[in-house]
Amino acid sequence: MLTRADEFYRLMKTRRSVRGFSSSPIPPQVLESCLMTAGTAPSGANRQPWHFAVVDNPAIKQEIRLGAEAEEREFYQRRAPSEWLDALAPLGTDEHKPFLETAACLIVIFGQKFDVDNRGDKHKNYYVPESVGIATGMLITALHNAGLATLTHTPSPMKFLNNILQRPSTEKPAMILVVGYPEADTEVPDITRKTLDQIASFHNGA
Ligand code: IYR
Repeated sequence: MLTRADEFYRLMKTRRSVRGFSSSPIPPQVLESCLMTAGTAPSGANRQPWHFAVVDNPAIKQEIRLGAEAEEREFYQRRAPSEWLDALAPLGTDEHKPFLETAACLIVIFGQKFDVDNRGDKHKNYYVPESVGIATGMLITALHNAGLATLTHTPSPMKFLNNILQRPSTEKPAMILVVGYPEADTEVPDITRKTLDQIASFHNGA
């Protein structure tokens, strides 16, 4: 058990969010397998309230880039309070999102507030953001395990994604997961992770 747990940690601690992607294509079956892993996530009342829109079409990726950059321009130039901009400064992000076009694949993840049955009746889903968040984490983990890099990207607001991808209004975009291979010379910010003591407390018996 300990060997498996430690080996998995050693694998997962090499994961980094990447912002420079090469355009090398991803084997479709690898992607499908990782999506199946995401679909094993626990969810409120087992409603599995998620949809993954997988985009590799260059014209659609371009549309998503244009939509995202329009929102990001507003964010960086007007909407973001200075405290937020200060927090982002070490990451070196700005409103330019070329990776939305260069990366092999974008997975746009939607949460389904309702299930719609074949009579058109709506049934409320439960704990949708939590369920979708867990499934997204499992997807990122599966993709990393398969040797693929990811970036969680959240232009805000994201309603434009429903229009581009023709998803119903009962679905709310949760994030864009950019997926592919890192660009050869890409750099990542010099970050550290909190220690076990900082993230956990142990409430032992006896
Ligand atoms: N959505 C913006 C801003 C941004 C916000 C957070 I919180 C980040 O961790 C990173 C970026 C962008 O993608 O640039």
